[in-house]
Amino acid sequence: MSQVVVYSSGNIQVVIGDITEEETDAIVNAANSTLLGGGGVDGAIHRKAGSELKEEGRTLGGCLTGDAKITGGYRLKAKYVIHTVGPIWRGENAGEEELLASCYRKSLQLAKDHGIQSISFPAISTGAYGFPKKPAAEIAVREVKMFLKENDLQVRLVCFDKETAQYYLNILNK
Ligand code: AR6
Repeated sequence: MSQVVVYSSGNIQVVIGDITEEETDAIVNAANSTLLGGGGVDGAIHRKAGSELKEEGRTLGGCLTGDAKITGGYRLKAKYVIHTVGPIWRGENAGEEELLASCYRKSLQLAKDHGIQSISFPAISTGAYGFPKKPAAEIAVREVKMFLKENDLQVRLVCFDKETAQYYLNILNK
């Protein structure tokens, strides 16, 4: 699967493709709190990175929802993987929006702390964790734009499906 750029303006790009093919300095993993792998994007990243990623994951002591931790990228093209644990959607007003925003903020801050110049995000929490795609896209764009006001970083929002890409496009083209 090749990466198709469907939006590019300033430091933000929207891409349809497989995040494990990204050549940015870091890719973000929509992980679970064990940091030992799982399904979805997490499974794909672990498969492509190789077993060393799980080995490093074991040393990290897990990760809380809304937080992020960094590892090497091993056999991936990306040098780093930033693992963040999105909230499981339970319904509105259960605090998931703030936790999802925190995933983006913490991941971007970790990237900054490590001198990373380009980063690719999947649509965190919108698969197995069931966060509705439209509000998730709004939170992602809001947090990325806020961060880019004060920081210079190339951010790619990588979508596995066209529906997610369309939400990003609607928001970014407003
Ligand atoms: N590249 C880009 N995006 C992808 C890829 C890929 N290779 N594969 C899936 N997506 P999910 P979550 C999209 O379920 O909702 C795991 O088991 C997918 O279409 O990967 O945060 C973890 O271990 C969706 O839009 O992550 C956790 O237990 C988005 O990535 C749990 O799932 C996120 O879907 C985390 O659930």
